[in-house]
Order: sequence, then C-alpha cells, then structure tokens
Amino acid sequence: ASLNPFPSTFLFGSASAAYQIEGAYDQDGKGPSVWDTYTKLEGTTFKNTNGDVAVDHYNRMEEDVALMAEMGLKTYRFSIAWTRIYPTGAGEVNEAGLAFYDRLIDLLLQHDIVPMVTVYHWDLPQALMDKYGGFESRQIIEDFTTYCETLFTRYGDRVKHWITLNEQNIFIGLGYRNGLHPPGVKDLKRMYAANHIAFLANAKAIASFRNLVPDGKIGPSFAYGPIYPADCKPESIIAYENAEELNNHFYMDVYVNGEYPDMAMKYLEREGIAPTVEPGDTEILKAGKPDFMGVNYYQSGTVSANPLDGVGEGKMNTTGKKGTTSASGVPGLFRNERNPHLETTNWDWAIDPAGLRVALRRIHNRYKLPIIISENGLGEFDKLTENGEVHDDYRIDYISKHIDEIQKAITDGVDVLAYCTWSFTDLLSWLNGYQKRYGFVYIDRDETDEKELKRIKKKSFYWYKDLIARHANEGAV
Ligand code: GCO
Repeated sequence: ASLNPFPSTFLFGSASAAYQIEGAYDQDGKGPSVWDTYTKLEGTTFKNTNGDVAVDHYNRMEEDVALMAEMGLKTYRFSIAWTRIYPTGAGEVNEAGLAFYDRLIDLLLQHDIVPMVTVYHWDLPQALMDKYGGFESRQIIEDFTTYCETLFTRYGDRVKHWITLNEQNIFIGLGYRNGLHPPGVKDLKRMYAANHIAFLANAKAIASFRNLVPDGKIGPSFAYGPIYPADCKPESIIAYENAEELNNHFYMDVYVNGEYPDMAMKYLEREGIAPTVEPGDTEILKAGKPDFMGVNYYQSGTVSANPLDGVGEGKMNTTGKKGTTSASGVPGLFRNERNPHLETTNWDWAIDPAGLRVALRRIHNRYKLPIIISENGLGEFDKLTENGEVHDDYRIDYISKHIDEIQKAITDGVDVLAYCTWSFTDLLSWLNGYQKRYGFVYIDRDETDEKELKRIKKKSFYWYKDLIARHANEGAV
C-alpha cells in the first residue's frame, strides 16, 4: 500500500524568531526586551553571546527574502518584536517598527510566500518586567491583548496565519523552573502562577482575533516532546502517563478545552504549587480555543517509574546542554531516561523522526484540530569547506526522514497544514550562541566576530528547493 500524497495546499516553509535574527537592537526606536538585558549578564549565555547584531536581518531583510523566493518557500514563519511596536510594552506605538513588518509582509506576498506571524517569541518588553514582573502579573493580559490587537488590525488584511505564544512550556519552564532564561528564577509555585497568566493572555488574544481577522487562523506553538515508557513494566506505563499529562496535556488541554487535566492538578495541589484559578478564568480560557495546534518538534522523551524519594527536578532536556537528559524527573511521578534506541545530536537531543508521527497522531486523537508543524530541524556545528561550501548532508538526512514521517501521519488521517523547518538562515541560539547552526543559509560569523555576515547557501538549501518544486509540480516529494 502506498502513502497518500501531501495535499496540494500543503505549505512547505521555514521559520525564525526576531531576537535570533534581527539584530538592530536599538534601531528605529526599538525598546529593550528581557533578552537584551539578560544576555548582557555575565555567564548567562555561551561566551556571553547576544543578539545586538545577530545576523542583521533587520537591515538585510530584502536580501533574505530574495533567498526565500529563490528557494520557492511556500510559507515563512517569523516573529514580531513587541519592543519595535511598543518600545515600553504599552502606551505609544512606534510607527517605524510597524512599517518594517509591513515591508517584510508585502515582499513575502509579492513572492507568493504565505506570511506566518508569531506575535510572541520570548522577547518580553523589559519595561513590563520592571513595571509588574511580566507574566507574574495579570496586568500583562491587557497589555499583551492590546499589542496583539494592534498587529491584527494593521496586518490582518494580508496575514491569515498567526501564532500566539511560542513554546509557552519552554519560556515559562526555563524562566521559572530552571532559571536558565529570563527572569532566571527557580520557583515552581511562581512558575505555575506565571504559566496560568500566560494561558489567559493567550486566550484573550485569540478571542479578540475572532472579531478583527474573522477569516484568519490562529493558535499557539507548543514544544511537544511525546513521552515513551522505558519498558512494558506496568509502573513504567503509569510513569509515562504521568509525564505525558504533566509535561504535555497540562498545556494543550488548557489551550483547546480551557481546563487543566485532573491528575496533574491534583499533584500540583498536593505539592502546594498549583496555580490559582480565579472565578471567570475558565470562561476566558474556553473562549480562546485555537484553530490549529502549532507543534515545535525536536525530540521525544522516555521515562520510568520514580519513587517518592527518587530523583527530583533536573534540567529539562530541551536546554541544549550536554548530559542533562538523564537523572532528572519528578519524585512520585516519573524519571527521565535515555532511549537506548535513539542516537543524539551534538547537543544531546534524541533524533527520532518516527516520534514526529507519534506526536501528530496523539495530538490529532486527543484534540481533533489541524496541526501546523511550526518548527523542526537540526542544530549542528556546520563548517565551510575550503571552497566556501557547506555540505550538510546530515541535515538533509534529518529533515527528509521527518518529512517521510509526516507523510505517514497524513496517510494515517492526521490533518497537517504546514511544515516549517527551523531555521531559514543560521541564527542566534538563545543559550548556545552562533556555533549551533540550524539554517539552510550559512551566515559567516561567530560569537565575537561578526565578519561580513555573508549569506552562503548550504547543500540543504538546494535540496529543500528541489523538494518544494517536486511537490508543486508532481504532488510528490
Ligand atoms: C536554540 C533553540 C531555539 C529554539 C526556538 C524555539 O538553540 O536556541 O533550538 O532556536 O528552537 O527559538 O522556538
């Protein structure tokens, strides 16, 4: 039996985020974000790298879009920097910031590239952190909604694909559990409280989108690592269910159904770290149901049982640091394990193409929503050859295997609308600097030396270009 083809409307694309590519950190009235501040604190990032210049996309946008057009991208997912629109998070709008994204959107459309806009990819205005602690205050709900409404009103005529919060589980988790992202806190009670407020902000923004862009689609992008049991011991199955519920359903259930899953909530209540759900919150959450689930997929996780006095909160395995995958977990619920069947990247992320099919099937079965794969890709130490080429066959291998699994999931019956690789050009890895490269386009720079920021097409660039053309012409990939 053969596989179903990708639908003709399927969008093969690529993605980025403002802080990771734009640079121009104080140009044209942009205000500072928490990442501008955090990366300047000694020791927070690899070799103290920051995004002041990044890959200077802000000043080279035309050149970058020309490369996307040459490739034939069907969609480009990018994020808008809140601090370009509202330099202090609220108050007066900065027309120069709005105009930059107008130009980007118009240029994409001229080349038949569908713009997919992320409204929040982690660069919270520093002013809102200073004023009320960012996501720790309910005041952010109104400021975030106002910011979103400004974007919906300005761009909604041309942009029909919107992503609200990018990887809420990661920016809240690394920000408040592991202390690795701003604000660098390690406090689970504060984490779950901020997370609840982020849900409310997300839902309010979606509700107002309905009035402003009635013909558009909107949803969050969730970093989904599907969980496997380490073996078939019954206690491993319970552990897997615990981890799937606390790490994954805990977020997606609220996005889609407006309610926290029972067992995770009971656990948080027992620990005294449950968020306070105020009267009216559930109604707000239920009124913000997304049109699709955005999924950023990099790897699966594997767990076994963990006794009550077992290993505790370790670093999440998404930090990209070596050796953090094992020996962590939640006492009484699960313990993270290595999966002996999977190889890992140089940053110790398990490589698991079939896990993407698992992810898509699970989301489809539980939530019955279409899915946009908003990120998937391989971070590597790409090197230029002597004649200035990049032979990233490992990336081609990685992406093609993941695309095969998407096709299997589509054949299974999952409704997948788009696939965005991470990333189009190389860019700043939040904590790992410029050495960790994800792009189809190599950028000639390192942590300290910006060089000329020359754009060099990698081997994978030509490969993805061919794949998109084959899909457009023959329906095959
Ligand atoms: C990194 C990460 C990021 C994320 C992306 C999440 O190395 O910093 O991989 O690039 O994948 O920003 O949405």
